[in-house]
Amino acid sequence: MSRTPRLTEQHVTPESVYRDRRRILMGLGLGAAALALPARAGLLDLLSPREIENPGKPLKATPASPSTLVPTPESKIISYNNYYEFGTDKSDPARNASTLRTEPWTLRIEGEVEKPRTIDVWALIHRRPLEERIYRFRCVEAWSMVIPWLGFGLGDLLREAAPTSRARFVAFETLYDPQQMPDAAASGIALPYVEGLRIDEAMHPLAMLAVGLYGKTLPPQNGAPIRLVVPWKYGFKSIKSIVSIRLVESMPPTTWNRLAPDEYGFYANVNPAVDHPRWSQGSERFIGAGGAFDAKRQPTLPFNGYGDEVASLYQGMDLRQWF
Ligand SMILES: Nc1nc2c(c(=O)[nH]1)N[C@H]1C(S)=C(S)[C@@H](COP(=O)(O)O)O[C@H]1N2
Ligand SMILES: [Mo]
Repeated sequence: MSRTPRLTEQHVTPESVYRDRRRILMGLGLGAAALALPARAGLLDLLSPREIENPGKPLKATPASPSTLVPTPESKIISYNNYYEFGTDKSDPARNASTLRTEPWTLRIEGEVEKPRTIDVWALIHRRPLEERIYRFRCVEAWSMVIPWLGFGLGDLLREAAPTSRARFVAFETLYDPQQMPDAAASGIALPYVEGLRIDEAMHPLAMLAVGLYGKTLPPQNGAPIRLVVPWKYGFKSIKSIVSIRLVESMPPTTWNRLAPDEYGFYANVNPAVDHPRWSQGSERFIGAGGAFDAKRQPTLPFNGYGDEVASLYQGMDLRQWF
């Protein structure tokens, strides 16, 4: 189904949740009376078990250091997704993204670098030491998860390409192939999906390229075979299924900013003090083990809890202006 793009990212309670509930309840013959009942997390979770598994291959990685963060169950991370190339409902990517051909996969590192590279991503995944990193993940739609990613520092890979002194920003691009993404045109966003970071953000040790989660390769709906993860920024910065990383002189266009510049900034740092034009960013719905419709809200932290590490990147910047 197609909603206007202006509405999609702002639906704090996505329409798909309502429609899934309706389908489930109707299917059980509970009908209109049941629909009038308030959502009860436990009951609805029972009616809608989403025990899907990641069929990916196991990956070896240095385990994360002990963390107080409790990861979201794997079945939720891989069934509740935003990947508009495969549909705009949260449940669409898990259903549709299996048409993505992730092998072989080539990633170009190009632009303002002394050593441009064309990388065989599977060779990279199997040869490069991987680390597990347990990060908070916060979507601008005001839901959040905790995800145990596998991957490596983005900056480490960029440095190997030897950026020139003119490289001030990094532009990322997702694959766009209408044959593998038959519903993509209906998403209403201009494709390929593009994102960007300032060079110092890209070089920050927390910024990573993820190639797996929960010990296995990424499923296609989460951006296989390689995607960006920038934990202090809203989720739309974390571009999936990357085919090009280009170092550039000036700020590159980014998908959601191009669509609605007054709603989505280039920086998109998680900031509870700066509301989205129609939605508060002060709190979030944490998707944990509590149920698919868990309504437990928690306060949103500045820089998504990574302020000690990254706030200095923005010293002297007015974060209301540069939202
Ligand atoms: N190519 C591409 N990358 C994308 C998106 C998308 O639609 N297409 N959605 C973004 C948004 S809005 C979010 S919240 C995250 C979701 O990542 P997840 O599905 O792995 O949780 O991916 C981001 N990366
Ligand atoms: Mo998002």
